[in-house]
Amino acid sequence: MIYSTKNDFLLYYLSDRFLENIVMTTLASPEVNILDESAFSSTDLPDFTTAEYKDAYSRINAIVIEGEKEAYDNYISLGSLIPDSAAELKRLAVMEKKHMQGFTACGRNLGVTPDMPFAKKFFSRLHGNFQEAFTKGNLTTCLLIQAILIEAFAISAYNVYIRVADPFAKKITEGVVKDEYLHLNYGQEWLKANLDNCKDELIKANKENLPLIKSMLDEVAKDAETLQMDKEELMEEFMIAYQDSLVEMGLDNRQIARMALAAVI
Ligand code: PL3
Ligand code: FE2
Ligand code: FE2
Repeated sequence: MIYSTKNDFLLYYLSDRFLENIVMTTLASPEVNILDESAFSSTDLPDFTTAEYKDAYSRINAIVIEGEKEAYDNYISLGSLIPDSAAELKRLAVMEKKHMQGFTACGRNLGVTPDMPFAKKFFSRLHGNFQEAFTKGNLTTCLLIQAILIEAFAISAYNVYIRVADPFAKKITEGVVKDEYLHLNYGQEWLKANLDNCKDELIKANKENLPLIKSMLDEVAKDAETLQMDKEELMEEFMIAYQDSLVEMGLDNRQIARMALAAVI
């Protein structure tokens, strides 16, 4: 098959698999009328009041609160590395603080106490790598970690969560995810403008940090499942946001494929 768009083969793979899934589901369920939209909309939300749901939520909610808090700190740090953008980065940081408050309210609304020590540990390796890069003034690495990898992770998680969230959290998350695209876009545009000078560092930083995102996803998968968030769906959403931003930066298909493969080898 000849592809004429600039999307790389991973996207074709994902799209084909997506279509294949729909076909398989339809074949396996002859009673499903494919013209009936309700067959595809998720009407079966989880029971948000069970002890099992709340237990999983105490870790997931903490991860999100901690992630937003660290994102605030990271954008403030980035402001000191890019003084010309300090005001804009401060604005992004302030959005992160609002996200943190929003997700804190989501936990409170369900009567859940977030397990913050768990979340701190969850982020510790990535946080350590960001801190080390910041201390050395490695701006490209800092941007890749926060504005590309963490934001793509957040975008994937929030897009999937919106489909299965309680009505209060759904509304909050819908507002948050719009901001996360702006954050990803900031990093993407800086890296695009400086690609000739930062490509080697970008590839190296990706090799060291993309595997961390993959193991974080593995670690959270079981709790996410309790919230009816599917791991494959999370991975697909992540790859779409991640590879789209690499395409926009101006990397070619081979470079993108090599970078994405750092997650599995
Ligand atoms: C940057 O703006 C925010 C960074 C947060 C990263 C969150 C990753 C969360 C993965 C866990 C699965 C998510 C469930 C979402 C529930 C709100
Ligand atoms: Fe955020
Ligand atoms: Fe963000």
